[in-house]
Amino acid sequence: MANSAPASSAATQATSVVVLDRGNNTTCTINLHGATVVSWRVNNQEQLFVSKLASFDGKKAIRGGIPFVFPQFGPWSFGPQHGFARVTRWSLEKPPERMHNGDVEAIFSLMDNEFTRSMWNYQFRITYRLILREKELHFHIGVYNPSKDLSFTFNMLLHTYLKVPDVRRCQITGLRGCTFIDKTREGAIYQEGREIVTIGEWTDRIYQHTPQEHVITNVVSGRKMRLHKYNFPDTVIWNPWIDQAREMSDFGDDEFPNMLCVESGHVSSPVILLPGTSFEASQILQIFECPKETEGDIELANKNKSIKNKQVRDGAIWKCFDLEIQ
Ligand code: TA6
Repeated sequence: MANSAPASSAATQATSVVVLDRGNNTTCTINLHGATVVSWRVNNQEQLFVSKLASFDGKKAIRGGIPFVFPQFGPWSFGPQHGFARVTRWSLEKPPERMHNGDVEAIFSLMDNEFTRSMWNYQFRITYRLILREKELHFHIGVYNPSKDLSFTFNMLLHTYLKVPDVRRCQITGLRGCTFIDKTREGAIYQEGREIVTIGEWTDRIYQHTPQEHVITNVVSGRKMRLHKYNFPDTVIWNPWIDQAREMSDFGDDEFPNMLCVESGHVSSPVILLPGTSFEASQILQIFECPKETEGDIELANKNKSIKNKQVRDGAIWKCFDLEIQ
């Protein structure tokens, strides 16, 4: 059972990056290794988190950006956690092309090959169309089953790592009333009672049958991010916090405050794809300005500023945080 793709040469790695450039310092960069979106800059501001310890060896999944999870979400007895798509080299089906309205689109594809069939013996074809707009990034996915007689089932998820100034200031809407599988509590199932979900500890939840839209506040430079999804019934929320961060070799111990994963997925139940049929799903990430900061925001910002100063002064990030969280 092959757990990671055959290593790619340095030359191949060099040609692994595709850039969509809309001008005005608005770009989207995709690494063909996993068709992982590794950067989305809007007016020169990076919207996605990529760990400073992320591996770009063309074998391991890239720790950050938007890894593409398929055909399995989570641990897998036939192959690597979260499937093979994020550790396989994709093809550039259609190079970046500027559209008449100034948007830029490119299409990536993945088909079954010896490596994928060694774990999952099905024919398949995925097309992944990305469109870079002024303040939006669109994802259109098609999964096709070319077989004449074999159906297959799969999970799929866009493992989006949002870059945030301070995850404890982020608020997520659209989860109230949804049941969730809590992976920090042995997979126990609960119902979300909060209108606004905040993160103040290790969080790893699969929210089921969530609405099509979430708004995440206090992303880069205090803006809001709207996530709109279609045919992705689930939303996974993840932050490793202190202890889990230390367990990951490709993630800095001090990086957890600056990332928040909000992941559109079809994971709590599999998609069943009959022979000769296809499945479509899409996601739109859109950033938009916040109205003028409220008094409350300013007060909290000042409080955090004093914590930051203390951090610098003590140079002991963990002690600071522990103090704060209690
Ligand atoms: O999507 C959340 C999650 O499934 C967490 O359980 C955590 O394991 C995270 O993905 C990262 O997984 P990875 O295989 O990339 O280390």
